[in-house]
Amino acid sequence: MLVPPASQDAQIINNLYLVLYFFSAVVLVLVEGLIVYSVIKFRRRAANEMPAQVHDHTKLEILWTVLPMVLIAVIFFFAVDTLGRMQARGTFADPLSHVHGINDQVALKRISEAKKVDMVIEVTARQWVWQFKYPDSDLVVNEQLVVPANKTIRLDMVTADVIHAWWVPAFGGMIYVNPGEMSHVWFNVPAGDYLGQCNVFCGLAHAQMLSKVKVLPQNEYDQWLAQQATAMTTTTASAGDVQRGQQAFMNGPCISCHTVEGTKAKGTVAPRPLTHFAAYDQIAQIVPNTSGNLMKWLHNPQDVKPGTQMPNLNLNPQEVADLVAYLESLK
Ligand code: HEC
Ligand SMILES: [Cu+2]
Repeated sequence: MLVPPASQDAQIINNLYLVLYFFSAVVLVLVEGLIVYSVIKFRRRAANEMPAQVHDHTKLEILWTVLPMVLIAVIFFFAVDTLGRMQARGTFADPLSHVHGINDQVALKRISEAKKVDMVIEVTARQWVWQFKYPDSDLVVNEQLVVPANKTIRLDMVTADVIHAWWVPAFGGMIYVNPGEMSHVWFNVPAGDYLGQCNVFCGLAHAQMLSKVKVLPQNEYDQWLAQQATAMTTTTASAGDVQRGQQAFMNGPCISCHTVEGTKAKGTVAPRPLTHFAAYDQIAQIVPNTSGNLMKWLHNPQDVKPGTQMPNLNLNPQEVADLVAYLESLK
């Protein structure tokens, strides 16, 4: 209702909402109307006036029991009808929408046969970023999912830590991603930028855990993919650039966890701000603050400090070089 529906699921759910809004409006007008009417009609006109006392008005009691029942039954009918229609197009053919056991091969096979998909993306939810792994490559993208328009895309979603929930209102319903299970969602939408939000409280930076989807026309998508692939295979990075590093920092997931005073980076997940990072003696209180160690840290924090809360963000070597240059400029 508030967000124009982009997928067919969202359209069907939207129609159901319209029905609910209609009934709600009727009930609102009826109840409020009766209240206003009674307040005026039966107001006290003299100090010692006593209203007629009514007990056990059978007809009225039957009326206000049966009327809501009928209303709920009608709404129930529409809800079941909506579910049925979503099921018919394969959105939830149980157990397809919610498989128990990540490596349940039988269930996975059923899923792939149940719905013809053009592309399957493996999604890992973690505190506090969505990571998207593309098919037939090692490409992993953080935060923003980029997909081609008008193609049926399926997300196979698992979580690396706590419960998260995938929710992009323009695509329809919200799906939980529970530890130890794999959740699925399908969509087929026109080009555009869609915004959603992790929809279950998942810790400190939950509010910053957005679900961003960029849907591109096929040719632009192909271009984007090729760019990502070359960025990935560039093993020899050119010298780090402070400007580019700053851009990567401010436009990447870093700002959801880190603060650099005087910028839009206001994350409070990391224990101390990066405002004067270059002046710190150690990185993450564990290794000396040198360029080499910083490079290792950004490449994979877990290698430097197993169990640290900073995830591996799969940065490419150029991004790492640029970020090192930027971070070392924070004196
Ligand atoms: C999901 C939250 C999160 C994201 C996203 C994140 N970090 Fe971190 N980062 C942390 C946490 C938590 C620590 C502290 C780790 C520790 O001490 O074990 C940390 C530590 C660091 C440190 C060492 C700081 C210090 O106080 O010694 C640097 C540098 C750093 N991160 C850079 C980055 C950069 C650059 C990005 C983006 C590419 C980024 N981080 C993304 C959570 C995050
Ligand atoms: Cu979350």
